[in-house]
Amino acid sequence: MKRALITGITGQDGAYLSRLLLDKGYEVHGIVRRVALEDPEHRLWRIRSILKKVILHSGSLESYASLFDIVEKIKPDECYHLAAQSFVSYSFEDEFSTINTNINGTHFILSALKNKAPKCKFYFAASSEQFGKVRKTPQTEETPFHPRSPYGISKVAGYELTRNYREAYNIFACSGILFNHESPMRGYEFVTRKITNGAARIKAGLAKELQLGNLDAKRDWGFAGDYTEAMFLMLQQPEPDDYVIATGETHTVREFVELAFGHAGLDWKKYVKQDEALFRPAEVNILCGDYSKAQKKLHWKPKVNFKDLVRMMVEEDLKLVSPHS
Ligand code: NAP
Ligand code: F7E
Repeated sequence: MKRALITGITGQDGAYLSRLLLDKGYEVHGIVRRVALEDPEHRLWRIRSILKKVILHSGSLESYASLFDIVEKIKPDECYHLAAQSFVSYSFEDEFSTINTNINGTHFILSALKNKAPKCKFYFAASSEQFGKVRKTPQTEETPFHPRSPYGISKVAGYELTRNYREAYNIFACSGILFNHESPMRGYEFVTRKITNGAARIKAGLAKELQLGNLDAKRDWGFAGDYTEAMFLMLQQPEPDDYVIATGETHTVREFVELAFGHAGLDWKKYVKQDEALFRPAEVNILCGDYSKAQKKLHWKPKVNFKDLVRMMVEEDLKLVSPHS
């Protein structure tokens, strides 16, 4: 039985990936923060239904010793490094913790693998935020990086560390440069979930309006369930490599709002207010990915389109706020 280790198993992608790996017959280990084990009801909600099937270990991205001990004990065949401070807005408020946690966490886990499980295949959760102020559209694996946030900077460093461990130490290390991906398990701070949850709450009479920032930003939004399949496929290839995972379509935040409120039977213009405080000090104006390398080499393509993604999220949020849920 193959053994996988997932950092960030409590997050959106960890929840989808752990289910995928269990379905494929893997023994799935996850790293969670100590507090999560003490408060599983609130902190492990995304993996509640599979808690008996996964093996959890307490550890933190800040502690090399904790990661080293877990890697030494498990000696995984595959390691999916998903844990990170992943909220771009927050990275402007606390640059230091985002940069320290994200860069050191990736470095620690790579070093622990090099020392204790050098045959383990490694996946790094790289990001389209690395492209930042884009030099060309659509973005490919060859597009130069120009990150616009401490988060983006931390991901460029993680991507370079991953490449260097591949080249210098012969580790099977891959980066998936994933564009925004969403689902009903998305965190409430990200714009898509904020919008679908906001529309559902307004529809149910629980809120009167929704405050948003920049409605003109354009993103390439896909479905998290499709994107975690791509992570798995990268580690099944004969050679390690880096891949862009995207849909190839871009939409404004305004388009997302219009569709989501429309699905809830609401006219968004009556409820959405713009708040200057929610604009970012440096914005990524447009992202649109070219996934042709992944299509050619991994035989991967997205299955859920933009409209179906928005509908799926709105429907789930309407159910969650309904009095019978
Ligand atoms: P997420 O929902 O925010 O999950 C982040 C995970 O990291 C959570 O399990 C969190 O644990 C864990 N974590 C954060 N800080 C930690 C620390 N100091 N020690 C241990 N664990 C820590 O993120 P996601 O959307 O699933 O994304 C997964 C990865 O892909 C992230 O690295 C993200 O940056 C990257 N990414 C995401 C997207 C996207 O659109 N979703 C696109 C490109 C790249 P707690 O539950 O305890 O907080
Ligand atoms: O913002 C605009 C905001 O926070 C999207 C992370 O998973 O994807 C995600 O990063 C856009 C931005 O995602 C609000 O200015 C307007 O232009 O949902 P977001 P993100 O910053 O693109 C990348 C690929 C990752 O790697 C990250 O980990 O929406 N926007 N009004 C808003 N954004 C938020 N959060 N809240 C608003 O009220």
